[in-house]
Amino acid sequence: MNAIKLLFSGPMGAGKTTAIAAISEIPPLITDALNNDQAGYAKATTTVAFDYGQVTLDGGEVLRLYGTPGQERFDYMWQILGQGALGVVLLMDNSREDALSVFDRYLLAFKDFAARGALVVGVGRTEQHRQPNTAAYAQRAAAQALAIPIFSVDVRRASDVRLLLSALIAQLEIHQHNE
Ligand SMILES: Nc1nc2c(ncn2[C@@H]2O[C@H](COP(=O)(O)OP(=O)(O)O)[C@@H](O)[C@H]2O)c(=O)[nH]1
Ligand SMILES: [Mg+2]
Repeated sequence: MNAIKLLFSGPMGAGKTTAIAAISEIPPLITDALNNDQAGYAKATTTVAFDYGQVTLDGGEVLRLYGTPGQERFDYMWQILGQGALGVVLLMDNSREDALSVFDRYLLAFKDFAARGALVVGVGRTEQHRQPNTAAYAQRAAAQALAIPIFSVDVRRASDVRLLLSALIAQLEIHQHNE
């Protein structure tokens, strides 16, 4: 049976832990610790190492889902966790003032994945924060010569997380056929 490694990335609070917990068939391994990074930040805990969950596709393939830590000081972990990963689900928090510049930075970090059709974007908290819309995100991607699928999602809903995974897998298959 094939095991496929996928990465959930994005800034702190974007919903990586929530997304993996929403769809994992095994109790997700969550390595949250007390959050000392931002005084007054609403979240009491944050991911210092990584999250892990698992999903089996109809064909029997096992998806291994890893969540990257959100803080910038753990950037090196992105590189380590990214090794051997087939694709990336990038989660964005639309309630942040700097949502688009955060997006720019993450896209740059995962440019290789994005360029080979191995990255999809889920923008969260759009029910309260409609702007920037998905077209605005697409424009920032285009500025880096990237065309990637971008969805407005609420990762508390398992169906939204599955939508992101389906889009990612569809993209990966299209690119395989084109090679
Ligand atoms: N209102 C709202 N809350 C969301 C949405 N997506 C995620 N959340 C919440 O935002 C928080 C995200 O935390 P977490 O999953 O720990 O983020 P992480 O740091 O990326 O792992 C959780 O409390 C979620 O319930 C959304 O679309 N709307
Ligand atoms: Mg987390």
